[in-house]
Amino acid sequence: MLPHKRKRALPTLLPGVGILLVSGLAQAAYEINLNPPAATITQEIFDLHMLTTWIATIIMVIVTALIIYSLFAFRHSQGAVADQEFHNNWFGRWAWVLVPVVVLGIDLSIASSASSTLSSVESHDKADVTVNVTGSQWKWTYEYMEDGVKIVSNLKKLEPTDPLYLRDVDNPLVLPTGKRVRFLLTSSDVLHNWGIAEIVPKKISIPGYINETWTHITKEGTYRGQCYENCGTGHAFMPAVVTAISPDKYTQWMTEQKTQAAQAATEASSDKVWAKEELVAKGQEVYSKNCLACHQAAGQGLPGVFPALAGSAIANGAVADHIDIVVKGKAGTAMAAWGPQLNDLDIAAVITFERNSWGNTAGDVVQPKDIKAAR
Ligand code: HEC
Ligand SMILES: [Cu+2]
Repeated sequence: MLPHKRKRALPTLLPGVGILLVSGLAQAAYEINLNPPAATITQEIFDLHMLTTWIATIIMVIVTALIIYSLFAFRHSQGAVADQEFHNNWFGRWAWVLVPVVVLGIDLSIASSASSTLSSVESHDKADVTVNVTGSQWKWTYEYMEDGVKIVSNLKKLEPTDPLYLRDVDNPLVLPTGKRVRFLLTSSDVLHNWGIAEIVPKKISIPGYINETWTHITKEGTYRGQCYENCGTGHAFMPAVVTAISPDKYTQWMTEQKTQAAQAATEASSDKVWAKEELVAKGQEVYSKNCLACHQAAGQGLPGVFPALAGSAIANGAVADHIDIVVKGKAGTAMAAWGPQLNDLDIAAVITFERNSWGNTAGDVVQPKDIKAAR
């Protein structure tokens, strides 16, 4: 009965296996390995991964082959009898020593590669560029410590059908190739985790604590990662994107950033009184960048999670309360203090925008000096 059944099982299984193979091959971008590394440190990590993968594969092949061979060669139906004298010859006596020695030798060679890679990851050598990376619910803020330039990197809104859906940002972090870059990681609220497989080993970002990691990028390009710590309902909405460019292009880019930042700072700190239309237009930009992710495009919020600003008591009530919650945030909720993150002009503009949009009829205008006074 049994041999008969076994003969039948194989032909029935074959078409299934065939379909699996074909559908696997049909996937054009079928990749089984990690993305190719584009930095010295990730190359080291990649090499370690290949070394251990090869050792594991070879061991698996040898062990599987031995098992299959033994199952056939020493099967009971052929009259195989367990060897009672194995320990009484040379091999039987020494195998218990030789096998552990070989295993230990393999282990130690993996361990020495692993510890040298780990010490490279943790090395604190002098860097050419230092970037302070701050995670917040749900965006990344990058500050170039030497140049005083700051980039706020928010999720770019794309359609779910877009290949870059949830993987692209409005402002990527721009870095030079061929330079050593140090990252100082921290958080303004909960635990986040920053890294990009091709170029930077990931590290946890902890409020009130600074972690360090680094890279030395070897190839220009755009590299994508994300937050690797489950940090709340918007965890999927904080991708990390790095654009690596040549040192020359980087210097030029940095000069432009500094000029722009200087202009924005002069504008924000001037005592200029702005027209309502100007503030509303500017406020809309600030809103899309910083507030839309939670309070939504039409100020409708997400019921039960983020309050609607359209028709809200605060956005239609006393202006002082509105300024207060935006500048100082609300402790224990996802509403962050925007005072330290935005300048007076941006905050005045976004509040004016909120009070005059989506059917809100407060109608008043908030000027940068009102924000300065409320800080
Ligand atoms: C990460 C999500 C998030 C972001 C981003 C965010 N908020 Fe909020 N906001 C909240 C939450 C949550 C509350 C409710 C806090 C509470 O429980 O009172 C809130 C409350 C408010 C309120 C009070 C609404 C009311 O009627 O109670 C205002 C006004 C407001 N936010 C403005 C802003 C502005 C302006 C920005 C952008 C600069 C912004 N928020 C960005 C989450 C967010
Ligand atoms: Cu996060």
